[in-house]
Amino acid sequence: MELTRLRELGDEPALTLGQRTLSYAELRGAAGALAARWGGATRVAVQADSTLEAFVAIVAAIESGVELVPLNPLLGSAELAHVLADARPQVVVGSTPADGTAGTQAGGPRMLAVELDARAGLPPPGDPERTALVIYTSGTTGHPKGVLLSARAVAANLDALADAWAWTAEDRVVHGLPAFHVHGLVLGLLGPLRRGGALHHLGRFSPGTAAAALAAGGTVLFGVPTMYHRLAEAAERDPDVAAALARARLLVSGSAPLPARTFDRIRRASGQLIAERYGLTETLINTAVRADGERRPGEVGPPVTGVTLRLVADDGRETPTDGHTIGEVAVRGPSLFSGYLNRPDATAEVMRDGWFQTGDLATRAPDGYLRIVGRRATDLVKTGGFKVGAGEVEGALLEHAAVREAAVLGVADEDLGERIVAWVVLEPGAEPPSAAALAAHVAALLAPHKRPREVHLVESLPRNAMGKVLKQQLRARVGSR
Ligand code: MCA
Ligand code: AMP
Repeated sequence: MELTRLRELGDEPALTLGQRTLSYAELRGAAGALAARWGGATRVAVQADSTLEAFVAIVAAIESGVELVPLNPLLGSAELAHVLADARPQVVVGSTPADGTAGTQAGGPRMLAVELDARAGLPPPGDPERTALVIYTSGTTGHPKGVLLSARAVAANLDALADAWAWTAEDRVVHGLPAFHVHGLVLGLLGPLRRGGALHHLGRFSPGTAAAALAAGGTVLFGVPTMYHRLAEAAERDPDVAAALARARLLVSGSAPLPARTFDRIRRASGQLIAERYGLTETLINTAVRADGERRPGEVGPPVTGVTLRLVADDGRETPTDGHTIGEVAVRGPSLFSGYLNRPDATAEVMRDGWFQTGDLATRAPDGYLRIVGRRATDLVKTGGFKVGAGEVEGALLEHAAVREAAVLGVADEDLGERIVAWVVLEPGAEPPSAAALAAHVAALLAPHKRPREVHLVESLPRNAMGKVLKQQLRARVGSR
């Protein structure tokens, strides 16, 4: 994808994780050696755990022009089976077989492992218009859909963000985000490499590892609001954490709404004002507070260069930019996806005359700053920055032998933003499973972050005359925390 500086730089540090750093030359060599083993594959899945091996595999795929399907390494059996059947990668890169059988099934993908110390030249970069990424994202119902993103879309968005954040080769980005979503993959990994700067990945996020990486020379921190909430708590207790935050050039939050309280706590503890940005897998990043821009809690900044936004009221008309009229955000620009894999019907539903309908509700101030105030679909949950469809969790719960009916909601949660709460009606006579057992059941089928954090066993679900579950009545039964 023209990680422009990847082909030019030598001994400069590219990726650090734990005790090990790969220079640009080492990264290029290891990626080139892996790419030489694709054997004609055009679509490659990578078990995107937070390791240098996985990062090398991602770079190899991006730079050699194959389509990359990043996989959550903890994907459960049902979701993994869906993704492999839908995307049909010819190769899966990972340390263990993605589904235990993938490597042995006739016609199944070949398994490859990364050798960090191998060296070979990179193949020429592919056509910028080609699909570079297939990233799976949840909807309200059904299985996750593969979002097709071109190399051009990714490059355009990274350059727009470089402009917004004055992001250069001098920057050392710090984060502990997973590499199977846009935030950790596009912004967090491809971003530093396109600039020619460095990434210090935490392996696993904690306030302590983040503070240590900033203290060791990190300049920019990327995180989801849950991480900033945990950093605020740590910074209030520990002056070293506060001092590490204070010395960063830029703290950026995205993937979910940053509570004003977290913004204020970080400001009080460290003097830093977090810069928010807003995006979706299908559009990449749409708005960002600029490095030299005003930072107002709850506001995600103006559109980035090249992106045009419209806020549309229920009557289809554009809303005034008055800071209080609410409309649904529609997006046009160079970073839009090219559709959902195998789902032209779903693509048609979200595109209208070249505009992508985000489903997010926002106001727009006269200076162009957006404030995201909600979303149309109540059956979508954002928990810890991960998008989860209530329908997929309900479906997984219904596969448990003891479960007769299930309803799932996202409930306000101070740490996760929203936490997944399930109400379950058991089969008559069934031995009641524990909440932990039901959570483990969902984690094993889908992914751990989709598990309910709270389960209520009930006699019946409130329904309207049509039989539809009245989720607002369920919501009224739980307090936020
Ligand atoms: C826990 N675990 C389990 C179970 N419970 N495994 C199996 N069965 C269970 N019952 C495992 C987890 O997999 C994990 O494994 C570990 O235990 C801890 O999990 P958990 O308790 O869920 O972690 P958490 O503390 O709730 O995580 C908080 C987090 C995380 C670190 C903030 O939510 C996170 O990484 N969020 C980032 C989301 C993100 O990147 N979103 C970007 C989407 P292990 O030990 O292996 O970790 S892109 C996007 O939204 C757009 C484009 C944008 O704007 O960015
Ligand atoms: P995903 O599909 O995982 O890419 O999630 C995209 C969704 O995350 C958007 O539609 C928003 O609802 C939400 N989101 C991302 N960034 C922000 C932000 N800064 N503030 C509020 N919501 C956000």
